[in-house]
Amino acid sequence: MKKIFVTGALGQIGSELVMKLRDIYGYDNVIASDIRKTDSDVVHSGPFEMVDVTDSKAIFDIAKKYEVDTIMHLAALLSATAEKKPLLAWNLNMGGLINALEVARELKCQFFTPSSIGAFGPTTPKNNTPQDTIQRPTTMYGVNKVAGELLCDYYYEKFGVDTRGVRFPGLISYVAPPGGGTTDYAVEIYYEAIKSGKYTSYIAPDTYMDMMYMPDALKAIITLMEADSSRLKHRNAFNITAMSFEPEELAAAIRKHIPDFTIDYDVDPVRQAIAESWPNFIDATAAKEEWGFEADYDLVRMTKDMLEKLSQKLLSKEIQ
Ligand code: AKB
Repeated sequence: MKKIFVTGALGQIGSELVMKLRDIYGYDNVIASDIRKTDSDVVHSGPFEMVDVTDSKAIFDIAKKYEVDTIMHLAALLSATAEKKPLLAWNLNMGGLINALEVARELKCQFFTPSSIGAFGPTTPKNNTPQDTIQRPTTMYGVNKVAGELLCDYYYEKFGVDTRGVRFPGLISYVAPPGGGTTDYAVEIYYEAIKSGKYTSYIAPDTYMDMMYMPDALKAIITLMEADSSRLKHRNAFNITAMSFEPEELAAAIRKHIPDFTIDYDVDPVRQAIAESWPNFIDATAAKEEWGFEADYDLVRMTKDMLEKLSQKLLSKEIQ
C-alpha cells in the first residue's frame, strides 16, 4: 500500500483508520473522502475530497487524480438504519460497492471493504460460528453484506482484483460515534456511564454479540492488507472477534470503575430482532491461521481504556 483512497472516511472506522494510515504511510498518501465535510483531523491533516459513492465517475476521477493503488471502501449504512430504509441501503451499500470495485478493476488497485457479523442469520450456528457456514441473513444489511462478500470474491476470481475483507463485530471507540447500528449500545453505555451514571439499554439482557475495541479493528485491516497473498485461502470475508458479552456483563465491567453505575432496559423490538438473528460468538481461527490475527483488548482492558479516554474527551469538551 502506498497511496490509499478511503471512502466514508468520516464514519466510525474511517475517522480513526485515516489517521492511523497517515501515520504509517505518510500524510499525503492517504486520500480521505466522504459525502460531507466536517471540521476534523481527517479533513485537515491530509488530502480530503467530497465524494458520493453512488457516483461512479466521482470515485474514478479522485482515484485517477491521486494515482492511488489501494481503495478502502467504508461508505455504507449500518444495520438498524438499513432496516428503516431498505431501498436506500441497497442503493448505497451495493451501488457504492460495485462502483468502487469497478474503479479498483480499472486502475488495478488492492481493495478492502468490511463485512460484518450481520452477514449471518437465524439459521447460522449461533455459537463458535464457523468461517464457512450457512449465511441466510434476514435483514437488508445482512443481504447487502453477503452479496458484498460474494461480489468481492467474484472480482478476485474473475478480474484478479486483490480484494480482502473481514466480518467486523460491533466496534467500540471513544473517537467517533457509530450511527445506526445494532451494536451501538455498547458505545452509548460508556458515554452515559460517565455523564449520568445510568444507562437504558435497547438490547435485552442475555443477548450476546461479538465486539471489538477500535485499535484491534484498525490493526486487523492493516495486517490483512499487508498479508502475503499466497497465505490467504479465504478473502471475503474473515471472521474476526475480540470478545462477546451481553449488556449485564458490560455493565458489571463498568461498575468496577464507577461502582454506582446502573442499567435498566427499554428493549427496541427492531434492533433486538436483528441482534437475535446474529451469532453469540464467532470462530476467528481462519484469520489467525492465514494472517496472524489476534486481538489485544478483552472486556476488562477495553473498559479501563475506554473510560479513561472518554472521560478526558468529555472533560476537555466541557472546558472549551
Ligand atoms: C451494526 O450494528 O450494524 C454494525 C455491525 C455489527 O455491522 N456495528
